[in-house]
Amino acid sequence: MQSIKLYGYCTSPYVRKTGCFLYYKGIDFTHIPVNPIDPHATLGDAKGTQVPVLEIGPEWRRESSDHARWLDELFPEKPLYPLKHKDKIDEIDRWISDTFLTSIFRGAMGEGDISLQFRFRAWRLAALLSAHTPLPENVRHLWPEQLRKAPFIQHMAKQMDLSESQGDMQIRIFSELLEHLGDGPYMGGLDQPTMLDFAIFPQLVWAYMFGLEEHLSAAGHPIVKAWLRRVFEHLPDNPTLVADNMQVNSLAEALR
Ligand SMILES: N[C@@H](CCC(=O)N[C@@H](CS)C(=O)NCC(=O)O)C(=O)O
Repeated sequence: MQSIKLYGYCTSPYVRKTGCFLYYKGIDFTHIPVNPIDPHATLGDAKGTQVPVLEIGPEWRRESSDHARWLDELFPEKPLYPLKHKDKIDEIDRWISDTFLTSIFRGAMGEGDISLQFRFRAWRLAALLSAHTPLPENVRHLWPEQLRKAPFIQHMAKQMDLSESQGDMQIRIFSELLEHLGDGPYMGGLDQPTMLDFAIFPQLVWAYMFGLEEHLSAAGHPIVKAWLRRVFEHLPDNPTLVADNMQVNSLAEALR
């Protein structure tokens, strides 16, 4: 058996997504946390700085959606990208990559004063990162500012319509999510879980599990709650890659 390593920050939605692909397939892997203030120290010089990086034996690849297809090539059981649903998956995957996942960074975008809400969130993110790769106190203190300056977030901001308020954007994206879920049971109205479900699921639950959100807000909608329950059946109790000892809320209880 080749060694399988997933490099990345536990706070990255893309890393959580690839992590869930691996968990769903039941593949034994090692999560290698990357230090965000010195990514090369872990990734070396060849791999660049973008995570997730999935390494299987001697080969490594970036791009979380490509990881699903690569894993299917090597481990065909429990396909993440079943070819009979290719068109539907490609369509929704584009929405997930271009809209849903980028919207997670909306709070870190913009100019002017940093809101207290975003500051608390960023400090908690720094604490979660520090559980794996301890960050110096001054770095943690300035994490809200650091996130705002991160080039990949600034790049995303350029593709986004920042004239839409964050609240309006969240409402719009939630209703698009419901449309994509359709009649279920899985994303796209599909009869089996795919990469789409595992790209979205960890993003909806992790903030609650790790103390960034007081309530599991997504579960407030009965259709989404039923879908969360269905997807959770295919994953371990903590499918997020964040250190277990940082968990403050039980997902199983919230989904009861
Ligand atoms: N399209 C990529 C996006 C990955 C991405 O944006 N990763 C961020 C972390 S959330 C990153 O590594 N940023 C630092 C960098 O690009 O140097 C994927 O799906 O894997």
